Amino acid sequence: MAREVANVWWAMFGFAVLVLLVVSGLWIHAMLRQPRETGAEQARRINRRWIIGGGIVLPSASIVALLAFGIPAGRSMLPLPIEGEQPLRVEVIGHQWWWEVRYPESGVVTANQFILPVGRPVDIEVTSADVIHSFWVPRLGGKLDMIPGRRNTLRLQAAEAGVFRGQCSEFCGTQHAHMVLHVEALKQDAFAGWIETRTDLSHQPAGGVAGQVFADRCGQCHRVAGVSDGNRAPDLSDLATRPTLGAGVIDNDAEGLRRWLREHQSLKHGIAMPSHDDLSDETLDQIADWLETLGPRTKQEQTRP
Ligand SMILES: [Cu+2]
Repeated sequence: MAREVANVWWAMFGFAVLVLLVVSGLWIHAMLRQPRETGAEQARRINRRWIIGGGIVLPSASIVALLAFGIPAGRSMLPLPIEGEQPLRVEVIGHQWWWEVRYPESGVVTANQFILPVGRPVDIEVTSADVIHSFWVPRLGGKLDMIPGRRNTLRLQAAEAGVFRGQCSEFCGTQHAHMVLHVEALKQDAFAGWIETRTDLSHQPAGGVAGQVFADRCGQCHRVAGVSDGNRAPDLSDLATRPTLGAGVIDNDAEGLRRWLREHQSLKHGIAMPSHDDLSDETLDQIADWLETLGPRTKQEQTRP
């Protein structure tokens, strides 16, 4: 779909260059040529020729040519019925300032990362939990507004495996720029594995004070499969496998995670997660240690009865 959008762009660009050259040529010609006397009748004829040619024929032809390119490109992004393998359905919900991603067929939920299979169309139902956002993965297709109370559907299909960047493209508040979506297209079997290891996940709560603090505070907003049920903040059930924290603000590694837990309000000012200044370093480190274990099940765990 992105390729077709690019084709339309190049066609428009080529046509605009052509128009520029023709107009410039006419302009230079008009500057250089010797003025000629024309009679009243002849002047009227010339005027009529310009109005019909330049005012009716040329714009009509240009618009028809543009539509011939534009309509098929627009259609390819519509979720029209197709034959054969049906599109994968994914729900993406915009929040200030992060992405909730749901796979309703398997019940898998993740955040700030959108994994899709290569070569299969994906119907992305977008909506918003607060203000208007816009879903855009430029390498894969056009953008679509995410509007509270409405569901819009965008069809995308990745032609090859790879990592792409998605970005909110409708200004949604101070941290709009920090609303990056990690998009990854996996080969079909790798994608099936990705889904499988996240289906019916269940974690153990953290021990000691960390577990208590998580249950009393973090778990009120964050869900962790088997541990807490919060639904206002990103689901953390597969947190350990996400490339970044805070929707692209900082790398999700040992250092990044510990910094995020302490400095999230300065790294991404205004986010809903309250400051952790009243928690001891020891408690925060224990929580970080536990968060690092929140990943998909290993193959071993899956085969366990
Ligand atoms: Cu935004």
